[in-house]
Amino acid sequence: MKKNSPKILKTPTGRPAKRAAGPKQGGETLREILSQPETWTETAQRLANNALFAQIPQLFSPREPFLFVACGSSYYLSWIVAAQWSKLLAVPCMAVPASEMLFAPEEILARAGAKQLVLISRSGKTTEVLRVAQLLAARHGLRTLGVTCNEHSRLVDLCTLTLSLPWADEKSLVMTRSFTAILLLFARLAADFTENVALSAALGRLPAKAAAWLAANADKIRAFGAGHRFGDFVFLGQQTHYWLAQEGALKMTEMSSSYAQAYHTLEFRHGPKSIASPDTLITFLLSDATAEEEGQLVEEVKKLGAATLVIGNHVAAAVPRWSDLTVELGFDEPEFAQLALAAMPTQLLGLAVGLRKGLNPDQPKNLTRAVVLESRNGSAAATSRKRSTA
Ligand code: F1P
Repeated sequence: MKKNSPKILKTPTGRPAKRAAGPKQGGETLREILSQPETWTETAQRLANNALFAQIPQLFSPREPFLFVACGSSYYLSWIVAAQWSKLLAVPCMAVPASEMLFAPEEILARAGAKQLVLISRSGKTTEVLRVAQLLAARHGLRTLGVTCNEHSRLVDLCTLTLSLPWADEKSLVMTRSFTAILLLFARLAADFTENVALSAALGRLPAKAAAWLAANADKIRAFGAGHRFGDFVFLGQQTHYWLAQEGALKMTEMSSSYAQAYHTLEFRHGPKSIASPDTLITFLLSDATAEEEGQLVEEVKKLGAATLVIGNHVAAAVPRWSDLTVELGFDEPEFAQLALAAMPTQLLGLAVGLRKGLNPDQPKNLTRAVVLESRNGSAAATSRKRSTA
C-alpha cells in the first residue's frame, strides 16, 4: 500500500471484514449500471422519432428562464441540467426541491422569473412533485414539461407536455440509468435548442465510449470499494460537478447506509477539512476548468492521512501520487456530453461499499422507490390540464 494509504481496518479477529452479502445481492443494480451505454443508445433512437420531443421547442423557449422541480436524485439531476442550460442557453435556470415549491410557490416563481417549469420524477408518483404539478396546473400563463419513466404517471394529465422513458427505468430502487438517460435527454434538447452540432455529435459518440470505459474501469472501482473499510465519505466538485458530488454522496448513502457529505471542492478547506483521516474517503470529481486548483487539495488532504479517489477527464501527472485510486474518463468532448459518464464511477463505488458492508443495494434500508405521502385531507383527484403524452 502507498505511504499514507488507507489502512484496511481489521475486525477484532484481525482479518478484514468478510462480506456477508450473497452473490446475487446488488445484482440488479449492477446490471442496470452496466446497461447504461445501451440505454443511452435506445434513448437517442427513441427521442429521434418522438413527436412529443420534437414538439418541445414549439411550446418552450430557450430564450426564457426555466425552473426545475424534483426530489432526491432527480433534484440533483435537475441542478446539473440547470447549471448546463444556464451556460448553453444563456438564460437563468435553477432547480428547487418540490417541497420548497409547495411551501413558497410565489416567492420561488418570482425569484426564478420563470413561466416555464420542468418537473422530473422517475417514478412519476412522488407526492410532492404531483402536488406541485397540481398547483401549477391551476395557474394561468405557466407551461410545464413533465419527464418521467412512468408513462402512466398523473404528470401526463397535469403537465402541458410529458415525456416518458419507460425503457430507462430500473427494477432496483436507486436511480442509475434513469438518472443518466434523463440527463442525456436534456443534453440533446440543449443541442437542439442551440443548434450545437458539436454537442450533438459528441452525444452520438458517448455510448460506445462509455461501454469501453466500463470494460476498462468498472472492476477496479468495485475492487477499491470492496477492499477498504471507510467510516465516512466526502464527495467534492466545483460548478456543475458539485451536483454530481451531491448525487455521488446520495448514491453512497442509499446503497451502503454510510454517512456521506458533498461540498464544493475548495469549500472543503473552510471547516469540513477537519474530518480528513485514514477512515475518510474523499472523492474528487474534477472539472476541466478547476482541475489544477482541485489537484492541490488532493495533495493537501492526502498529507492529512485521508484516503483519496480522483475522478477526472484527464488527471494531471502530479496528482496520482496523492490519490489511492485515479479514474480517468478520457472523453474530450463538450462538458455536457461528459457528465453522464462522470456519474458512473460513484454509482459503482456506492454499490461496492454496500456489498462490502453485507447490505443489498437493490433494496436499500428504510427506502421506497417513490415517496408517496398520505393525502392530508383526502384532496380531490388532480384536475386535468393539457393532455399530451409520449
Ligand atoms: C425521487 C426519490 C429518489 C430516491 C428514492 C426516493 O424519486 O427521491 O431520488 O432515490 O427512490 O424517491 P422520483 O420522484 O424521481 O421518482
